[in-house]
Amino acid sequence: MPGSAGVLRQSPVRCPNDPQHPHSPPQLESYLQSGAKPEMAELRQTAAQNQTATMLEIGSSLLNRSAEQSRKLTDVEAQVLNQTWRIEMQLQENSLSTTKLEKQLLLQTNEIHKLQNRNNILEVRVLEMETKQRAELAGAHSEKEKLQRLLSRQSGAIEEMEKTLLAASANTSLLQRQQLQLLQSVQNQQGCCLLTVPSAAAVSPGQEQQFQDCAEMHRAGIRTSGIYTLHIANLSEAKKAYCDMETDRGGWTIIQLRANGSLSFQRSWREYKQGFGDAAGEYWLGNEAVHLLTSRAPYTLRVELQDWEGGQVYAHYGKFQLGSERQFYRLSLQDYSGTAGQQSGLALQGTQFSTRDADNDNCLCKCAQMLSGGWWFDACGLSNLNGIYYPARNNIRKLNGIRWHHFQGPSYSLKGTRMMIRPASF
Ligand SMILES: [Ca+2]
Repeated sequence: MPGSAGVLRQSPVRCPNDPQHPHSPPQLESYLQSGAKPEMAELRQTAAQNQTATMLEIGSSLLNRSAEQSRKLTDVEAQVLNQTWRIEMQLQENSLSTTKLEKQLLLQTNEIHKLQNRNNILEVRVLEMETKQRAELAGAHSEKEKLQRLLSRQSGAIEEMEKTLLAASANTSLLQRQQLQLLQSVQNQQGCCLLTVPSAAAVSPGQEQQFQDCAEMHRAGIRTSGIYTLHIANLSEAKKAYCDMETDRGGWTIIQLRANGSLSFQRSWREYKQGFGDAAGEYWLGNEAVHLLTSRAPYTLRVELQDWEGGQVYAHYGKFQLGSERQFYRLSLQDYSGTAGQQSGLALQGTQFSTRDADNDNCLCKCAQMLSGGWWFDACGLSNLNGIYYPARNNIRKLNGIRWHHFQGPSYSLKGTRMMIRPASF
């Protein structure tokens, strides 16, 4: 400050206000006092002004500082607000997701409760069913026991009845023998009487009973298997045939037999129609005879097959019929059963008969010429029992041999065969 520095330099010269000055007189003092008053005031004013300015400067600097501080504070406040706002947003988001999770939790809890309820219901039902089943099982067990007791009682009764039956049949055979003896004695008596007294009741040799098939003979009491003469209605000549009176109650007329290969089955249509061979050995009874027999009543057919390893099987047909020659001896066949395969190995229903000179098969070829013999060839079918007879160890891979597909396959030639018929009513 230039003003205050000037005042301080002049003061050692004048020294007007120093009361302790030993050499100052009172006039000087008053003079000094009167003269110094305005200066003092001026000095005071200047000092005050200086102080005010200083104060003002300090104040303004303070104001500046406070303004700066308040700016900074505002910035900080803004930052804090911003952060607070962000935190609030996050909090809101969090609370939203929490709410969602809570809802989901609630839903899941509800579902769990529902499932538990269902489970409980199911458990109850299962328990009920188990108890019911146990009760039923117990009932069934008791019924089974009852039935077993009944069965054992009935089987006992059956055994007793069988014993009685056996005794009765023994009695019957005894009676039959006695009857035969009586008949013989009566015949003997008649024979001796004929010599003396001719009787109208006597049977002449030409009028002895005639039979159309072996079943009729069986019914008439003939029970011995063998060769018999048959008089088939509408057939011009009598036929000799072998009757099987033992197999499955007997009464069978044999219409085909292969046993040793002694007879050729390579024959014409006419030969197969009329029959060939000898009833004592291998033979074919004849299509016409079989047609006539099986057309007068329902017949059954039994086919017996024998392989080279000792195996024997049979095929049974509940219904068997041959059409006429005009129908080419068409085959009618139903109700297969037996051991010669799961299904019928004979030709299909309606198949016609073919020979080397009569091609009635369902093949563009001629099966009878290819496979030999006469048969109900289809195209050419699963069997041919009239094929070529091959001896043992030579019978494998023979397509023209004696074949039955469902027994030994398509190319195995069999050792023996029999075909026989009997009325279905037998
Ligand atoms: Ca053909």
